[in-house]
Amino acid sequence: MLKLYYFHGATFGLKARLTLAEKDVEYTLEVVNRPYLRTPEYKKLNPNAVVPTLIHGPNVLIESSIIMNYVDDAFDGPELKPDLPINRAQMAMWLKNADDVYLPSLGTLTYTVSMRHKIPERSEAERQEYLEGIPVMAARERRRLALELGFESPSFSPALFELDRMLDDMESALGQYEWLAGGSYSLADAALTRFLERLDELNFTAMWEDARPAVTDWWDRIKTRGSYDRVLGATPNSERPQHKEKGSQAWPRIKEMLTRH
Ligand SMILES: N[C@@H](CCC(=O)N[C@@H](CS)C(=O)NCC(=O)O)C(=O)O
Repeated sequence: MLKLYYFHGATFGLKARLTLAEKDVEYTLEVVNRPYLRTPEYKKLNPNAVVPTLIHGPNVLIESSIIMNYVDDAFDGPELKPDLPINRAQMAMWLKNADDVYLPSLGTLTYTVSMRHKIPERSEAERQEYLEGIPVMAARERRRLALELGFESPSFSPALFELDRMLDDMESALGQYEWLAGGSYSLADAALTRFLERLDELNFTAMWEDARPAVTDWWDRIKTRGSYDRVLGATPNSERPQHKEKGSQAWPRIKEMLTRH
């Protein structure tokens, strides 16, 4: 029995789902809501109160990159790690950057541009409760700054510039190889898909369409894959209209910041 805890729109839940789809592994999707993540019941499975969590028989796996590697190792289907040690090392670097740098940056960008507009509808007490429910302190602080200071938050411009650098690094890797870590699709491509999907949801595709032809071509190829269709096509993000509206409003400011940088 294989079960994946997930909520719609979850960036790293999508990483795990894309990997399962690429391997053509059957699983049950346990769609949860954010308040449920903070319950003692869920925190027994995932003490960080985040998705994804994968249950495989008696085993509980957390951390999306670990889940991706586990799925690739534990199941038949196409090999999602490159053959050459150097390409494996490059793939590991993409996964590390996705976890350590790109996810916090994407969270800051998404909250500042779009999601924070939903929070003022809540009372101050609800806001505090919401923030205190985020167990990872660094994530809680980033969220608080995004809510309180918006575009003026000191973490906003570094987050935007990290994502711009991510696109630079992708452009350079894709000038060398067909896929991010060599000649075949790997976990690196699955990990990075969601970042471009979110920038696309925010209507920020000019970040690559204007000047990064290799990324543009990669993104077109990603969207024709069966895994993309099965995961992102089958369960579109219900927050997309809000992201698009708020992203379009923010774009002139974002563009100016990127031009000045
Ligand atoms: N390091 C964790 C990060 C997971 C993570 O931050 N998940 C987000 C969704 S992408 C989440 O569940 N956030 C909880 C919330 O928004 O309340 C992993 O790689 O699995």
